[in-house]
Amino acid sequence: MAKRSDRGASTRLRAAAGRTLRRVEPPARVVDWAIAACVALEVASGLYSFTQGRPSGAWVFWLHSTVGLTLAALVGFKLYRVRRRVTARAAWDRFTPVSVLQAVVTLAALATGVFWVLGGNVPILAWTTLNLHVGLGLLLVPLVLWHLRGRYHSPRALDPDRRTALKVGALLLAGTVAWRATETADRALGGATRRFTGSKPTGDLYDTATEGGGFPVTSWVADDPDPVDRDAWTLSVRGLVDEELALGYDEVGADRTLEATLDCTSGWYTVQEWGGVRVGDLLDAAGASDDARYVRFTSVTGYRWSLPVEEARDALLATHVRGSRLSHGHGAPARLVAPGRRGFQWVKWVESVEVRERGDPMQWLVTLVSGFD
Ligand SMILES: Nc1nc2c(c(=O)[nH]1)N[C@H]1C(S)=C(S)[C@@H](COP(=O)(O)O)O[C@H]1N2
Ligand SMILES: [Mo]
Repeated sequence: MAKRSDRGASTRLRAAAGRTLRRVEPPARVVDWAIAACVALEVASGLYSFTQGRPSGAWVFWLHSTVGLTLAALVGFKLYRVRRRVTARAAWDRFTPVSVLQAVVTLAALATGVFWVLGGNVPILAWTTLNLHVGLGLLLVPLVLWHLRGRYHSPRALDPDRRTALKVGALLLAGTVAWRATETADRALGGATRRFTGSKPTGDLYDTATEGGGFPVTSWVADDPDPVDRDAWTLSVRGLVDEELALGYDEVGADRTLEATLDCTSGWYTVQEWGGVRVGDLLDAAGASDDARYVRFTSVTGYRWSLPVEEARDALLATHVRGSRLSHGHGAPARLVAPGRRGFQWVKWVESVEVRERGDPMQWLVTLVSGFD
């Protein structure tokens, strides 16, 4: 007797859940296209966020979190809808394995993102969980494209009505609320030290006591030169200048200090006091032309980055950190300290400062491949 009424209750519960689902779930095609749009937006905002190091860019991180959580709900609807097509082997076609892989990668990308925001990190070799999150997100691009190849439905058939628009709007709102909730939960879990970029203090991620200088040495991909001999090194200041300079280490000077935050896209940051020469002083010494628009900093390895000239003037070419000479790993003899820029733009082992009229789009490629022979 008791058993039967239990079963009745669970059936009623399931029916109620089904009704609720139908009330909030947008039509299937809309869910599918919303997933594609969210993934595209996540990849774009995720990549764009790598260029943001100032609070004025915080919006892109909020957008990324909100859309990510909305995507989680959409993927939930989708997986619930197609569950039978996956569990019944007979329903499989040649696109199904990739679809399953896509679902796994999507869930893993979402899970690592949320896990990171809630203070988690399980390093795998040199990779933080944030690196893993980025890798999974990028892996989604070919998977989604392949999926669209096999399961494409014209978006013209969407024909969204008011009800559908409301449902999608409600999902976005739910994503925003969920994002605020993760922020609050993170603070409650003691993670309030996370920057708006998602980066955490180095001490939370690394055993900094074992690292020289108190923060990790990281190079982007394969950039790993031999130590640069301070006595043989010269800094070249050239390009649109009255007089090219070739400065020895002792001529570069270290009359300035600057407190600045090094914030790596791997998800850590450190605030340090850097010592060196103001780039503006170098440009004045060489006599930078009025046509100058950009200043390009190039490493002995070829790795390089350019800054608009006004910003470059206030940057530091650092020879010291916390009163000591830079170690090799941190870019000795001199490295760029560009406040408000992300770590990968802080060129290490700088050997030339070039005043230029143009920016340098190739720098994006160069930073990725630098160090590969
Ligand atoms: N030449 C060169 N400069 C570089 C890199 C590199 O790979 N090569 N890595 C960048 C990255 S990704 C970061 S986060 C910072 C790390 O500086 P650190 O090793 O002193 O912590 O240096 C930047 N400067
Ligand atoms: Mo970095």
